[in-house]
Amino acid sequence: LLYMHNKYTTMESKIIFALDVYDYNTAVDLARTVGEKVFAIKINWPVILENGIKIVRDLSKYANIICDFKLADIDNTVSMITTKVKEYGGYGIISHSFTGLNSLKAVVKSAGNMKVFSVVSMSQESYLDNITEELIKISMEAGVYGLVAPGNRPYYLKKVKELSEGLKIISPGVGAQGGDIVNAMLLGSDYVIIGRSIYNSPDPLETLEGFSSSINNKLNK
Ligand code: FNU
Repeated sequence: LLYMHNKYTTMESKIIFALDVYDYNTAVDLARTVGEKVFAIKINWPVILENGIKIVRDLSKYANIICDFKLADIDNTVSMITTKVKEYGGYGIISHSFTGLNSLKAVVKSAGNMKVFSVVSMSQESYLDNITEELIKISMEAGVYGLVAPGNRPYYLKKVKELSEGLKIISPGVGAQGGDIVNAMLLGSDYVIIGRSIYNSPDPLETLEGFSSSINNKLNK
């Protein structure tokens, strides 16, 4: 039973690892090391600019890959980008929502089975703070799977949780940006996104397991 429980919690990891490195071998090594222990690996422009979109397929061997491209363009362009991510085996894609319903719907349509997450509030102050409610409405109407909301700004995380009826919330801002993992989960994050605190640590796997057990200890009691 204990074994099954542990296995279950591993499969049900609440952590998305933000793999923001340039070097191919470093990226693959980190993915291989932590891949089985995370819900997904999120990649961003640093890894793509150095290695190209093909790395999505390579990293997919180790985990679900979410492409954090923060799409913000006209419908045709965001469709083209989303289609490419799907072609290379992406699990999910992150889009902005301030570009409006038309663009976000285009992302959702092109994504097919891929999960679309839209940014409605950032982990640092931004103009989005003035329009977060509207962005949640646009996102829900477009049919996204989940929202990006900050794990280090409780006021905005709570607001997004309250207004977003059933959408998954993924939250950056934990660790290097000051947010606490347990607080974020208690306020409504379904998954927390953690980058630097893990990949800059001398032992990324141990650090990751530390984050996981702090969730399990505080939340499963
Ligand atoms: P770490 N990220 C963020 N804030 O930090 N996608 C946002 O509001 C947002 C994001 C990303 O700080 C950021 O680009 F919408 O090293 C990075 O990839 O733990 C990750 O989340 C945070 O990384």
